[in-house]
Amino acid sequence: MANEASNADDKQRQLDGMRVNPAGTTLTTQQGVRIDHTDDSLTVGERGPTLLEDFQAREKLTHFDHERIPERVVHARGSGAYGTFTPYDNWLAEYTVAEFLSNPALTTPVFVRFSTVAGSRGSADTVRDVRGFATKFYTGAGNYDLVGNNIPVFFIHDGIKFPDFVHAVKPEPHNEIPQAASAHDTLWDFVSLQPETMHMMMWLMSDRALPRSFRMMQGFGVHTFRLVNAAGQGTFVKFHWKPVLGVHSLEWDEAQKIAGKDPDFNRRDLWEAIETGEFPEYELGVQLVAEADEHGFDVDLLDATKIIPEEQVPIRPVGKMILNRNPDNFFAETEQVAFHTANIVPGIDFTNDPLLQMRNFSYLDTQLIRLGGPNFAQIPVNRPIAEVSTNQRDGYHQSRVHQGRTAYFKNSLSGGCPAIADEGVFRHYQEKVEGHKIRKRAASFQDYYSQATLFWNSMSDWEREHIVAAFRFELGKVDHMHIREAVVEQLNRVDHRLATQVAEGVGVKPPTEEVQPNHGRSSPALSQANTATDTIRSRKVAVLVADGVEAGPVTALVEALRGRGAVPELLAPTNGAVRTAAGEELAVDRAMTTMASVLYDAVVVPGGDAAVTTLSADGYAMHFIAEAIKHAKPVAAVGTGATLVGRATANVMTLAAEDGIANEHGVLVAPAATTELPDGFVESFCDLLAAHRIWTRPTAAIPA
Ligand code: HDE
Repeated sequence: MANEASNADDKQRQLDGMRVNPAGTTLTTQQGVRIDHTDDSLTVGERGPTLLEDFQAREKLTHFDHERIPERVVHARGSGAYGTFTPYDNWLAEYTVAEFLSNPALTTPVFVRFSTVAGSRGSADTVRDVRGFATKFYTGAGNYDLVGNNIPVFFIHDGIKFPDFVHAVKPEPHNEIPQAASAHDTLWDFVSLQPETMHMMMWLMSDRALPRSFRMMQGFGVHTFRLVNAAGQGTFVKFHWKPVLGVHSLEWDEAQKIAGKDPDFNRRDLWEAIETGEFPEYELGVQLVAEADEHGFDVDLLDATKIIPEEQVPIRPVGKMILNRNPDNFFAETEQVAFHTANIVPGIDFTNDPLLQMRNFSYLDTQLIRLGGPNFAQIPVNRPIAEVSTNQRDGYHQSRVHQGRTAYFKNSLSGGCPAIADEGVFRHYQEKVEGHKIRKRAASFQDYYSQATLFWNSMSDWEREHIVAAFRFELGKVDHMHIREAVVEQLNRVDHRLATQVAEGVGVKPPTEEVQPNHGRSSPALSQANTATDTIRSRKVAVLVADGVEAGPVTALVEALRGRGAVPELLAPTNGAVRTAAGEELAVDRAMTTMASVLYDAVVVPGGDAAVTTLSADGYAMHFIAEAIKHAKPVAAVGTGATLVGRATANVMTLAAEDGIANEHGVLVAPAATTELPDGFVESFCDLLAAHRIWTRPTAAIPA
């Protein structure tokens, strides 16, 4: 326990020491000279020329001119948070000497950065993309970075192809279009010619690429790594993060609209959740494979385009991460954090995965240009809590003041210090390797389709519909017909039905033959439908009100939802308050026009004749309801509120509940004459909200 407190406290103290709070201070220059005037530059007379000796203005502008640093070449758009990681028990000690994974008395501080990949730093959060999920563990034995994604596989086998892939997915070079989108010719050209991408493309076209929240997505280490125990024995390991809130996604149309309504949607969600004490939680789990079993799989463990199905090797829980503090300053912390796959600690080691090997070169290299020199580990967010003592000296932004006259080993002048450590050291795993130097892809990496098919087979009906729609959207934006055709050809090797459905949507002649019969295997764990749907914590619910609203049910529902951890908000045509049917004042949280249904998980439409009349005549309100229904969200209507819902859907949904509660595809309606919430209404609504979406709702005919 002593360790637990001291690690977390050390990191905290370290950061505290660097924190600058302007409260109570006076303005100075960088040199500490006090300033009493910073709004006008030094000029000759009131309207004369500005003087070069205005050192205050020059310092201020020079600093400003240099405020930007190069954004990350990928994963430029990100959001970060601090937290802790604590193992559940010590079972992993048999496999690794990394104590932070196996000592339940040890709580390790962490910093996590979530990101999109393709967009630039100012791009929208809700684009179709992979999400980065990078965790820095400040362990007592040094920093360990698990730099993963929310998808368990990658586009390519070998890091040497990464620049090609990134050039293909980024905006096209001649016109820098499109921003943060994969729906364009160069990406699909690359995909059609590089079939190893097919498995990843299936994930990218699935709802995994549209997370509802960073708090509701899985994380994966992607590569096979190695754990090393005290006897020096290695065990292959794959790392998994599972969100306690389950895995939930946005609808594609909704995601696109949010990109305009609130481009910071995921960032805001993470920030607000932490500010309100709704701390994101993830369970770390591992899949372990004994070295003797390395070749017992139908895929190569060194191939990052493949998974090991959970049904084959179960995920064993290791511990929990809780994110409980927002950074104080975005630039200092989230922008300057420097992850590196080669930041490892004793007990963890690499494998020969060629993608991982290349990453081990690339991350150090990128930090040198991005953070301007070799001393980036001294930036507070990157600083280990473990003691640092090297003979490395000088360089840009050196902030340590090294004392003494020696900076070499061995030395006699400083008593031989820093001395070589003899315990707790990192010793490379001694893998025996033999072979010729060759440039050749392993035969065991050349199965490009079987796991793409496995993924497709494992999806629920609605997930498949979304995947087909996504392929149609993306290929529909591709101008070159031969690229569309080539992708359909590739898809025909994944599944004939999938290829046919996509072809029909994009004007390509459907393939006539099934070139590769579907193997029929599936892995139920891959479906989002099979993750947690038992909580409504932090789900946002819009309650639409206007003057004349029947307040009883609104208040009861709002209280019940709040009591269960959801976040209901009252929205009216204008800010301020509305008058209830009983003539009382009811405070409003937001004006409807500042929000949109896409920013909520569910909508409640209360009754009250005057309110219903007002909202019926308000196009914004009607659109709000119709859109929520279109996006498969739970909607609750109380009393005459049902009329409003009926009108919003142009009466495609005929909503009536004479006696008892009606539930038409997740539109919950209380009996017509109700002025109070009927028994069981809250529970039924919460069940719908916990399930998140009613993906089976037929929405094609509903206008929005
Ligand atoms: Fe990265 N990647 N990557 N990557 N990556 C970067 O590092 C790179 C890969 C991932 O929040 C860069 O500091 C190469 C796989 C995340 O700061 C850069 C290859 C996976 C982040 C880089 C890969 C990732 C990065 C850009 C192929 C999932 C964001 C700025 C060999 C397991 C970390 C930076 C953060 C960032 C290179 C492949 C995940 C350029 C060369 C596979 C989450 O170094």
